[in-house]
Amino acid sequence: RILVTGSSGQIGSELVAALRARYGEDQVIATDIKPSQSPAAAGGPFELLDVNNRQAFLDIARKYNIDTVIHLAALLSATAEANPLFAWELNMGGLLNALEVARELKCQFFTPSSIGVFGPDSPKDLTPQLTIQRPITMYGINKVAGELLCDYYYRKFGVDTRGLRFPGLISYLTPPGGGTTDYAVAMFFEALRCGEYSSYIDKGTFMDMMYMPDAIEAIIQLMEADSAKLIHRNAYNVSAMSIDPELLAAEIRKLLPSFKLTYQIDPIREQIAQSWPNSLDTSAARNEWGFKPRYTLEAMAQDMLCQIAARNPGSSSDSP
Ligand code: VAH
Repeated sequence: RILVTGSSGQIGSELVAALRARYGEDQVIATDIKPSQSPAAAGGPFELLDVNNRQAFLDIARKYNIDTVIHLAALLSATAEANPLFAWELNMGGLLNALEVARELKCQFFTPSSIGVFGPDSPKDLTPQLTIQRPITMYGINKVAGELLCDYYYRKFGVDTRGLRFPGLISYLTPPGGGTTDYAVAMFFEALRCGEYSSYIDKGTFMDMMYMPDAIEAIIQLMEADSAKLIHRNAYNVSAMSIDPELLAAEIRKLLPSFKLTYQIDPIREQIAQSWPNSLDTSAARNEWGFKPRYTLEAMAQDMLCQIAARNPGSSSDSP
C-alpha cells in the first residue's frame, strides 16, 4: 500500500487519482493536513496528517501496512521565501519524518526535488545532472539538503529512495500553490476568464516547464524502474520545455487570438526565476529509466485551454 502526504496539493491531487486507477483505490492512502477538497483524489482512504508529527505518521503507516511512502507535503518557493523558518521546519522536519517512517517500515520512498536546487553559479543552459548547487532561496536550500538526505538514507540504511527535479508543473485541476512558475498556470485561467493576464515574471525569463500528466507518468515510471539501473536516484533532472511568458502567450493566441499579455513584475519571484536554469539536461533520466515526456508546448496549451473551458462553460468569447 502507498501512503501519499500532501495529497490535496498540485501534484498530490492528480497523483493519488492516477495511483488509485493503476493499483486499486484501497491501495493508496491519501493524507494531508487539511481535508481533501479535490475530486481527483476522492474515492479511497483519507487520513488527516501533520507530517511534523512523527508518531502520527508512523501510526498511520502501520495502520495501513504501508510499503511505499510518497512524500509531497511542502511549501513551494515563493511561500517558503515569505516564511523561511516555517519552511525549514516543514520542508526538512516533514522530510526527515517521512524518511524515518520509510526506514522503520522498510518502504520504497519518493519525494520531489526541483529546478530550485540550482542557483546563479549553476550553468544556465542545459544544466547538467551533476553540477554546482548553490540556490539563493530557502526552498532551494531545502531541496538540496533533501536530495542529500535521501541519498544518505539510501547509502546508510538501504532505503530505496528516488526523486525527480521537477520544473514548473502546469495543471488545470488545482489552483496555483505559491510557486514561482505558477504564472504559467494562471495565464491559462485568466486567458479564458477575461482574455488578458498581467505576468509577474518578465519577458525573456526562461524556465523549464512540464505538463502534469507527464510529471505523474514520470513518477510512476521512476518508481517501477529497476533499482540497479538508477545511478543518480536523488534526483533526476526532468523537463519537457523551456518557456518565457511571451512564448506561452503566443501559443495561447493560436486558440484565443485576442489574448492580451501585460507585465507587473514581482521583484522577489523574478529574482528567484532568474536564479534558476533556462533549460535542463535530462539525459540521465532518459538513459537510466526511459524518461520521455509526451506533451509539447503546443499540445499542452491546447489541452489546458480545452480542459479549463470544459470545466468553466461560457468562460471566454472566442473559446477554443
Ligand atoms: C515552484 N512550482 O515554483 C514550484 C517548482 C520549479 C518550480 O519547484 O516553487
